[in-house]
Order: sequence, then structure tokens, then C-alpha cells
Amino acid sequence: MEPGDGDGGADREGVVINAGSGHCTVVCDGREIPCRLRGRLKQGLQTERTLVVAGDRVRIAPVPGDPAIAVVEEVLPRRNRISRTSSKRERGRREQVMMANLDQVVVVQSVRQPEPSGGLVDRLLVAAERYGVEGVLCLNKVDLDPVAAAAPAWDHYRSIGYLVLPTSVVTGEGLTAFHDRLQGRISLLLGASGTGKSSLLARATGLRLRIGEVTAKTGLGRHTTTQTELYPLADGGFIADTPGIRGFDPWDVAPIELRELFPDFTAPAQTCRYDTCLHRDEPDCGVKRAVAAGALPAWRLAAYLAILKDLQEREDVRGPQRRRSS
Ligand SMILES: Nc1nc2c(ncn2[C@@H]2O[C@H](COP(=O)(O)OP(=O)(O)OP(=O)(O)O)[C@@H](O)[C@H]2O)c(=O)[nH]1
Ligand SMILES: [Mg+2]
Ligand SMILES: [Zn+2]
Repeated sequence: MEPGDGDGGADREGVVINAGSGHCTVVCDGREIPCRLRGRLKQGLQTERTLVVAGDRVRIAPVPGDPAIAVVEEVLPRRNRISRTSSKRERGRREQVMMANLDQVVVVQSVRQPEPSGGLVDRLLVAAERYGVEGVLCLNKVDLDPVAAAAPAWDHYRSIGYLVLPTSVVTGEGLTAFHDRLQGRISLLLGASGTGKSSLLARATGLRLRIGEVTAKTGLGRHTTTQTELYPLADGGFIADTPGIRGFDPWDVAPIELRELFPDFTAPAQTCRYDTCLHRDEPDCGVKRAVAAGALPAWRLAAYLAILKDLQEREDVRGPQRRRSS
């Protein structure tokens, strides 16, 4: 503490648990402190959509005369982050950082209500691969359809190294395993609306969260959670609940880099004729051969090709991206 500082007058460090434009909430020594951002933090970074996000570690200083709030002086360097590309309306030009400093992405997919949507799980696991964090797949609502819960697709994810946890908030199946997997880690829950992210989190943490209804008409959720919010866990770690998403276009992935983010393609790709094979139109492709032989599921190649198409369209619109920095 500097000489002359009053009680609590020195800068302190904390973790951002939610963030809006120009303000955020920081947990510091177990207390939640509303903060605003120092003006200079807001300058010069217009290309980056979010300056401060959940998971950021920040240095905060007291506001003279207002003990209830503080000001964020500095965002400490991020160990990692997870980012997507802004919407098509913005022509994919902006990076949208979803969270910083995380250990794992927990993808939540329900077996029914809503039905698994083709390719979303694959996109989210691609994001985990790209940003170098672990990917876990939580298969929720197994009470609604135990047969669907045993579908071969989920075993495929297991076979390529992802932890797959069948869970049910109704019967309690898998909830201990889910809870254990979160302890001591910083996690980001991602999945479509209505799959049960907030329900799982409420059961795992005992927190009271807003839980939505899945509409009978569409079988879809209704975006009950509206903001990313990070919750501290009793025995260490944090978990972020997020609003449901329909898609995910990872930021900062060049089309040629996508194939490395599908771990099950690595072995068959060794036998592609061309080093630069995109496993699409090229002759003599090992990945396509593996699909034809039944060694690789066709839906994995389809998921890959759909993301590849999006990445190439984006590159056509905004030109090749700068090389990735990490
Ligand atoms: N049968 C069954 N229903 C569940 C289960 N988990 C959650 N639900 C129900 O699914 C509905 C949606 O749950 P939420 O937890 O709000 O889903 P969410 O993923 O947080 O949705 P968003 O916040 O919109 O992204 C609620 O009616 C829950 O009661 C489950 O394991 N089995
Ligand atoms: Mg929710
Ligand atoms: Zn190939």
C-alpha cells in the first residue's frame, strides 16, 4: 500500500464474472465489486468487440469518495481466450471474445427437446481444439430417450479422446461425474438454447438460476440465459453459463488449418496424395477413403465440409486473415 492511502486504497486483482460495455463485475477476495472501465482502456481497440470479458483477470483501483464501486485500470495478459466471428450481418469482420483464461469447454447437447442439431457439437469441439482447451461433451436429458443416448455418434467422440458424460437433471444420472469434472477448473458451458446448461449448473452448484421452458411448438429453447456469467464453485474453479447459441464460427482459423482441428482426420490424412489436401475435391484422399471404408463416420466429414465452406466464404468477403498469433 502506498503511503497516504486509506484502507483498501491500493490496487487489487480480481476476476471478471460478467461484462457489459464500459462496466463489469469483478470478484476480489470473495466480494463482488461493480466496476467501470478506465477511459483509456476503451480507446484504440475498436476492432475488438469486447475489451473485458468473463474470465479476465484485472487490476482494479478504488474510486475516491465512492466505496461501492471501483475502476478497472488494466486487463492482465490473457493465458488464452475463446473467440467467435461476429454475425454475417457484420460480414464476419469482428472478433467476439466469449471468455478468457479457461481450462475447458463443456458442450451441452440434449438427446431430445431440442434434438441434436447437425454439426453444432462438432463446431464447438473445433473451437476447443483451436483455442487449446479441453473439450467435454455433456449428453443431457438421457431420461427422455435412453436409446438415443446410446447412439454410436457419442462413442465416436469418446474414441477420439473427448470425455462424454450422459446426464439427466431429472434422474440425477451423471451429475456427480459432471460436478467432479468442474472442480478446480475454469469451464465454459456452450450449447443450443434449451439443452439444459443452466439446469445442470444449478444442480452442480446449488445456485438458483433462471431455467427456461422448451416450447411445445418448436421444440426449441427460448434463450432464458441472456448474458455470460461466471460462477465461483465452492471447492475451487469457476463455471460460465452462457446464452444458447445456434452456430459458432471460430475466429482466426484459415481454411487450410481447419483439418488439424479434427483429431480423427490425422491418421487417414497421412495417406492423402497431396499435403495440401482439403479432403474435398482432391483425388486420392485418405479421409474420403476412410469414410468409404466405414472407418470414419460420414457426418464428421460433412460437419468439417460445412465449416470449411463458411471459412472460405468469409475469406472471400474480407480477404485472407492475418496469420494466427497463438
Ligand atoms: N427431461 C429433462 N428436462 C431437462 C433436463 N435438463 C433440463 N431440462 C429442462 O429443459 C428446459 C431448459 O433448461 P435450461 O436449463 O433453461 O436450458 P439452457 O440450456 O440453460 O437454455 P438457454 O438459457 O436458453 O440457453 C427446462 O424446462 C428444464 O427443466 C433433463 O435432464 N431432463
Ligand atoms: Mg440457460
Ligand atoms: Zn484428403
